[in-house]
Amino acid sequence: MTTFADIAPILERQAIELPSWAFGNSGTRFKVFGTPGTPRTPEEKIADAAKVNELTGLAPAVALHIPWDLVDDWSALRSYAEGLGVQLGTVNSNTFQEDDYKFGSLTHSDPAIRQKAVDHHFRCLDVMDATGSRDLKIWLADGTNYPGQDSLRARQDHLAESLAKIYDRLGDDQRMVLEYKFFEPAFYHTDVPDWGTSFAQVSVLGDKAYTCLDTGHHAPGTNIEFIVMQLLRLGKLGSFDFNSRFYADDDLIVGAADPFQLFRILFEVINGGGLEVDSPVQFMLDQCHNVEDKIPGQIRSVLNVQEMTARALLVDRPALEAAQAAHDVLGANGVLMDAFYTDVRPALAEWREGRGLPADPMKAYAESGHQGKLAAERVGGKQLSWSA
Ligand code: AOS
Ligand code: ZN
Ligand code: ZN
Repeated sequence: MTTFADIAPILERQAIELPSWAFGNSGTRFKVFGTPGTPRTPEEKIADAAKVNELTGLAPAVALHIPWDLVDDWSALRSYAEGLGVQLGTVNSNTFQEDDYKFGSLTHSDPAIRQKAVDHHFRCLDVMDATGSRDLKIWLADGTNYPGQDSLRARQDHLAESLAKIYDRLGDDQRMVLEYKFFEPAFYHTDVPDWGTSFAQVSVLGDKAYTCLDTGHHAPGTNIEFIVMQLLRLGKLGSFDFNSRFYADDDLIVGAADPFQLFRILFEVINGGGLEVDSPVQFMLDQCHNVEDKIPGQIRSVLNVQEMTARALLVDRPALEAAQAAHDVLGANGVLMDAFYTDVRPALAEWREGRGLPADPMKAYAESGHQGKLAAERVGGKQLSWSA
């Protein structure tokens, strides 16, 4: 039997990067609602992320999005973040909001547009040099809406050529992660639609290129934990964008729509060594809080990941292996389900208190009055939106 004491050292080192954009206002194409206290500057977004870390001990880094988080002085931003106890993390590039990219960015048929997109990534690498960030995350909106609109093959070749230019500029300690998504904003084809395409592109680049798996970027019914297993097996799972979805790329709170799926994913992460000290896997959230308050939304998210990690770590592995070896189908399934149904919340609460953290970070935040304080303080200026 695995006990909570056995798994505590692993939970101790769990770290989940928060996306800066989760603290801005967000919505759908129908409406973006404003929330009192929403950040007006990159510094205020970082302060909100630091609050999540202060109450949970789970979120020591903030991912940036360029140009949404552009500042004049990166060293000053880095010192500001470090002063609040967090690091500046993954830098996300953005080649999807300029008219030039209407028909593609790194895949565009025009070499001048491709070079412009490559140059944007060089700029992101300059930012990373100043912030000390390790990872450059590339998600492309590139694709087409109609069969015949463009050459699928030529675009894939352009992508390979563009990525190679960016890869060549990575520093010794820097990495590139290529995110895939099966649709949206393009609806007929996407240039990096699946893990196989991302894997094929990053594999030829070298050891510093990995795949990023966003849990909301698959067709309904996809067995995501199988992909997790395969990428770990191939040594190419570089990072996760965690979120949950009911229908499309909903970017809802991770573990909210399907906690069992999150458990199964984390079980495969553990099996593949993804929680080991030297693991290449970076855990990150990619979420938007359209109607709920953002700081508690992020607190809930990291706690959901922690709770499902604890449950996945509690799987009685010797019993599982014995049942599998005996082809005891229901026995093996039962071992897994026993762990999934274990309520780890009381043990986690006690453990948090022992580390000087609030037993219930959600309650601590609600009772702190912090949300009201932010609303009172952050008046004037322009609230940032997710895609500011
Ligand atoms: C887009 O669907 C992706 O999930 C990206 O990770 C994107 O960069 C992020 O959502 C912020 O726009
Ligand atoms: Zn994502
Ligand atoms: Zn997404």
